[in-house]
Formats: sequence, C-alpha cells, structure tokens
Amino acid sequence: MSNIANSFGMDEALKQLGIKDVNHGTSTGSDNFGSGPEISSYSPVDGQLIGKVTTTTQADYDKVMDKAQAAFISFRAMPAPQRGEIVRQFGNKLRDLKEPLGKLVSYEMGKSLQEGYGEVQEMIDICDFAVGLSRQLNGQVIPSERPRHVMREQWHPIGIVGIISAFNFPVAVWAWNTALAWICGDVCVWKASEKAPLCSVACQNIIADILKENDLPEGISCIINGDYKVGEMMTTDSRIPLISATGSTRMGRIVGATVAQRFGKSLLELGGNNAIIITPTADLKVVVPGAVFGAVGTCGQRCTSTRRLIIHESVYDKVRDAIVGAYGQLTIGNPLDEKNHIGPLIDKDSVNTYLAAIEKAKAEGGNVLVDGGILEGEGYESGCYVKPAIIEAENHFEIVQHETFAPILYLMKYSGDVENAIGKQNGVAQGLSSAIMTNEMKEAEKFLSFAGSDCGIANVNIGTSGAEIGGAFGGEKETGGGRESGSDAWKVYMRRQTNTVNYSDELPLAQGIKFDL
Ligand code: UN1
Repeated sequence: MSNIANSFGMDEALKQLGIKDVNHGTSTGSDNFGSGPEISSYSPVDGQLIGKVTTTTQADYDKVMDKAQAAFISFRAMPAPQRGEIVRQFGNKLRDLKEPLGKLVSYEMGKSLQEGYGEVQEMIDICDFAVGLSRQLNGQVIPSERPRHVMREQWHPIGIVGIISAFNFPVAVWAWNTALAWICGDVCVWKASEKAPLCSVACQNIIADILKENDLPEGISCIINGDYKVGEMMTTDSRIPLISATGSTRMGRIVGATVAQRFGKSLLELGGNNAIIITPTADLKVVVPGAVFGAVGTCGQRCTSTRRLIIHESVYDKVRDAIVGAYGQLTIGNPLDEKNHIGPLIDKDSVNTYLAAIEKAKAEGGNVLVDGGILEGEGYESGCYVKPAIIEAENHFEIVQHETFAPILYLMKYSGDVENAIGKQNGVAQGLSSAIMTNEMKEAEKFLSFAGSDCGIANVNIGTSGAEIGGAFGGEKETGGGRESGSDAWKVYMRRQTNTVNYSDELPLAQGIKFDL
C-alpha cells in the first residue's frame, strides 16, 4: 500500500470491507469460485496495485448458475415484505460501512471522496426505496366485459438477473438493480467492470454476511469476474431472462442484439451526450456550479456528465467568461484529499482517448478556451491526471457528436427562440440527460413538452448529472431506452401475468363470439 493510500486509511478500509491478502490476490467474495487468471486492480490515484481477483471460467460460471437457480426457487417463495427486510439490513450495513466503501470507490475508481460517499449514499437510498416498495408490488384489477368474470394483473419474480456494470459507478448501479431485483424475488449475477473489481468484492462481502446471518442461500447474490467473454456467458445464456447492462453504446449494441436473439429482456443504460441550454434569463449563480460540476465531476466520466453548453448569443460572452473563470478555481489531485475537486481519469487508455478528442476538436475547427493536457510531477505519478478543457465548437463536429468519457466541455451559441437551442440539444444520437437554465416559464415548459427535450431526463435550473434515485433513470435513442432505479422501474424485474377468472355457471366468450355445442 502506497504512502498516499496509507495516510488516508486505505489499509483499514480494506480490512473493514473484508478484502484480504492485498497485493497477493483476493477471493471473489465469500465463495472463492474463480479459477481463471488473475486481474490486477491498479489505483489511478497513485498507480499502485491494490489487489487482485481471480476470473471466472466457463466451469466456474456453470457452478455459479447452479447456485443461483437453486436460490431462486426458495427466494421467490419468501413473502416480498420479508425480502424487503433483507434489503433493509443490507442498507443498514451500508450505513455502517459508508466510510470505508466510499474510500475504496474513490481509491479504485478515482472519483472525489465526496462523490465516493455520495455513491454509497445512492445505494442506501435505493435500499430504503426498495424496502417500501416491497409492500407495493401491486397489480391491477381490470373490469371484465363478461358477467361474473374478473380480470387482474399479477407481478411474479422473473428469475436470474444478470448485471453488467461500468467502472464509473462501481457500486451504486449494481445496487439500483439488486435492491429492486431482490424485493421482486429475483436473484442476481453480477459482472463488474474489470477496471474496478475490488468494489464488487467489497459489495459481495457485505451482502454475503447478511445472507448468512439470515440463513439464506448465497446464490441470491453472485459475482463473476473477467472481460467481455465472461459477459458473453451471460448474454447468450437463456437461464438469464433479464440482462441489465450499463456502459458504452458500442457494448450495448452487442448485448442488446445477443439477448434479443434468445428473446431475453435487456435493460440498457448507455452513452449520453448531455447539454445544458443557457437562455437570456438564466441566473449565473445557478448556471456556473451546475455546468462546472456537470462537466468536471467524476472527471467527466458520468454518463450524465455535461458535454455541451448551448448558450444564447445575447449572454454568450458573460456566461463563457464566468465558466472559464470558474475553471481557474478548480483543484486537481488526489481525490481522497477533500480539498481537490477532481481526481484522475480511470487509466492511461482513457487519457489517450481524451487527448485524441481534444486534437480532433481542434482539427475540426474548435477554438480552445481552456487547454487540456496531462499533469506531471509530484502527486501526478500515475499519469492519469488531466486538465479539464473547454472548447468552442459546432454541434455538427464529429467529435461533438461522440461521447468522450473525459472532462471536455464544448461551448456553442444559439440565436433567436429556445426552439433553436432545443434543436441543437436533440441533434445528437444519444438521449440521456438534458437541462435548461431559464426564469421564463414558457421556455421551461416548451423544453419539457413533447416538442422539447428528447432525453429520458430533462431538468430545469439544475445540471444534467446527479439524479436522485426516486425517478426512473435512463434515456432514449442510443442511450438504450432502459429505466433503472425509481418510479415504476421495478416492473422490468418481474413478469406480468394477466388472469381472467370466471365465477359464473356459463362460458360466455369475449368479443361476443357464439360457440354453441
Ligand atoms: C452513471 O453515470 O452511469 O445522475 C450514473 C447521476 C448519478 C448516476 C450516474 N446519480 O449523475
């Protein structure tokens, strides 16, 4: 463990999370089922090895699936509110372990400690939400057209839910899925990103303890490790009726097509290209923190990160200067140190993608307002720390149309009515998050109307990122169409059954059909 990590108590945090044998390999949870080659997890914070996990072979995978299938048979029979009680205990354990888990998220993934804690808070919040929901998995009673008949709708557990998650939210996105899936009576198999495997081991250890304390089968929560080949074991497996996948549009296209081939369901939460429209009446006090946090939070690696600012020409100079000024205040460095706003990118590949995007934007005619680049010297030894960049660009530039998972913010002007800005905002292939800054009621309502933003998330006077768990989360177009977390997103984790019951002594047919014998 490096000095940096030690001075922020990482050793102790890993101990509290049950991650053993640091630097010598670790287990894949309570049950050491991985027998494939090891993956090393290096921290982007200081470049040091944190630990290793073993990967899952086909034979290991089949063992996991046997356990999950057996666990489902008993778990689905447990009353939903009792399943809610398990999730309640899980949420309480997360409250106890918020500090070490938040630290691990920050150290393994590189987001600021505040955001690491925030991510664990999202897990706690979704647990609370799921506990309440465990008493509300209500179906409907529907009037039948036939006398003495009743129609109703029931929701049944669907089976094994396969979860594929990305490095950028290495614990919360899993929890959005599992907390709901569990109260619905499903069991989960999770393939975390190979860039943040220890976060998944930590989560698995927490839930494994809860399952043990309650004498429940550990197959209710399983993790598997490895690259896309391990993901393929799940996507091609008809024992898994639902695959929930978060990641790039490229990955989602493959996952969606593979799962559809076998008529499975997929819940896809893919790339975003999120914009904030800044109108003439926008309040700078709201605009600046909203846009800056949106663009540089998590070092620009949220699917909800703000990538574009579409600014009315009448306020363009003022807004541009305020944003550029705010960038001058940003501190970049060790994310465990709370005085820093921004930590590193996840790895050097990501740094190269970021550098290439800046070059591309310049080549396409972009005008650099705040230049990017790699930071070097003391504290930046991992090579993953970069400067957030601001570039004036046009919406139609190929690079602007593309999601680059890095802190690059494109500024562009609009003139005339808000419709012109909405046209630009919608003029990309992705449809996750969007926002408008305005004090004009009519502009706000136009933006939220059917003719307004085409995104799954549309906000007024807040930024594009930082959604609460209570709303359904996800987006349209190349974002994949899935919805996770709040509202009625739980329904995708269940199968719907329509029942018609005849309590008369006749057999009238629907649609008035006569069939006399
Ligand atoms: C993601 O980046 O995949 O709305 C999830 C947000 C967070 C979740 C982001 N609550 O920014």
